[in-house]
Amino acid sequence: MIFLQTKMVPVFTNKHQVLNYLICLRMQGKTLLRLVKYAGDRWAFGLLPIGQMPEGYTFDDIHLYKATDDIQMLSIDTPMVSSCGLNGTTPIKISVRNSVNAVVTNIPVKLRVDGGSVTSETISSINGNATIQYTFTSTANLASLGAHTIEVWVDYPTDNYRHNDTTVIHIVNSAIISSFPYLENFEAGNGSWYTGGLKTSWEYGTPASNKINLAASGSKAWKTRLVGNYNDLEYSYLYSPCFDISGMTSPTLSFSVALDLEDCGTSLCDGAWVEYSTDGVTWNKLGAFGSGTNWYNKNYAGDQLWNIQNYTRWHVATTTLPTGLSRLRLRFVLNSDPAVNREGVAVDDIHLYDNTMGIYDGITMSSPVTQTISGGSSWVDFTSAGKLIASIQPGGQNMGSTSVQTFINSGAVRHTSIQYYHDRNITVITCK
Ligand SMILES: [Ca+2]
Ligand SMILES: [Ca+2]
Ligand SMILES: [Ca+2]
Repeated sequence: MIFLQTKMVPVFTNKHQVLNYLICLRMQGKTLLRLVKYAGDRWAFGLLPIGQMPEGYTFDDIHLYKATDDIQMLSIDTPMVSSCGLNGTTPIKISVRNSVNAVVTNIPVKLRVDGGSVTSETISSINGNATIQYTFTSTANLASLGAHTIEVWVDYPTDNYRHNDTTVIHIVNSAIISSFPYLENFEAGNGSWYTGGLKTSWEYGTPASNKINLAASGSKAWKTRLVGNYNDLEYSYLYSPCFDISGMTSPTLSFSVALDLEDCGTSLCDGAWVEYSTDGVTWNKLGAFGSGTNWYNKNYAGDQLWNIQNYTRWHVATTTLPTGLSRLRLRFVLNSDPAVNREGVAVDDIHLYDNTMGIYDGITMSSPVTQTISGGSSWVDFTSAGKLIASIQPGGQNMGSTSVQTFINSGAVRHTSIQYYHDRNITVITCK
């Protein structure tokens, strides 16, 4: 652990002569704030996190002293940690602070991307006790998809406090998917989905827990710990790539999900939900209690989410997406309390599509819908009264005259000793 005392800032003084100070800490490249309270001969430490707290912390070797010409590299403001569509000439914007009273001039700033060569530039001046944003004239090559590391630092010669000179961020550059429908079954790989957050247990592979022990399709999916349970005090994310859905009129998200989250009844214990973002910074909850299909089952005073135990048979959840978004990113969120963990959340078969027609929800069709599919790789829609029955992607095959028909079971649930059968059945008959 590195402890950095950069500056003491009186926050308030009350009638009880209790003084509060902010001490700035940096740990693992993140900025944290500890509120330090001094009352007579006692010091107290509280937590005031900015961003995500690393696990555990220790106080040691606390120094209080006067800094000379102290310049601070406060942050890398862009690109965002969760980025998409970055190219080979991405600007790097930083915030730099001069924490002494006098103007400081000719401040060297350095940039290194993915451990490569160091770029050095100069900020002409920063006023006393002022923070400025600076964009490097040089740009960064972040075009390759996946993880990148960006390091920036100030290097002012007479700065006698160097522990606050450097900031490092680890970002992920994701593709922007603009070909739809998007159907990711995770069989060929993790789909460039990735995990983050606190104490994350999300893993890609074959679920092999007691109850959730299969994927919805094939053998691969994402689950909160493939073998076993999620963590206590977990606040984790499973991030999607980015999607340009600006051309859709009725963008819709469907996926297969299995759920097993501690349910404490009237009080919320563990929950899961979906969020979306247009910039990788601000995240909004997707969908709402009472909307969509198999969407959130609980509403805790406005906190709408999934909170259900043993709902581990795979089922399809569907909700509408906002329209007009060219940089949509989704993330599944799992949040757990301090005790009792279960198998959690598994997701598979992520599907984004333009639900322009609506899905056929009528009775059994008296006759099939027939059309000829001669090949190609475009999706061919089969509709009845304007509603979508099925779409077929022929994958280059000449399927000839193809008939599609829906049969609806309105009787009792049908099952054998090992399998249930859907009430909606669709037959596809081809002549080739
Ligand atoms: Ca410094
Ligand atoms: Ca799968
Ligand atoms: Ca719990």
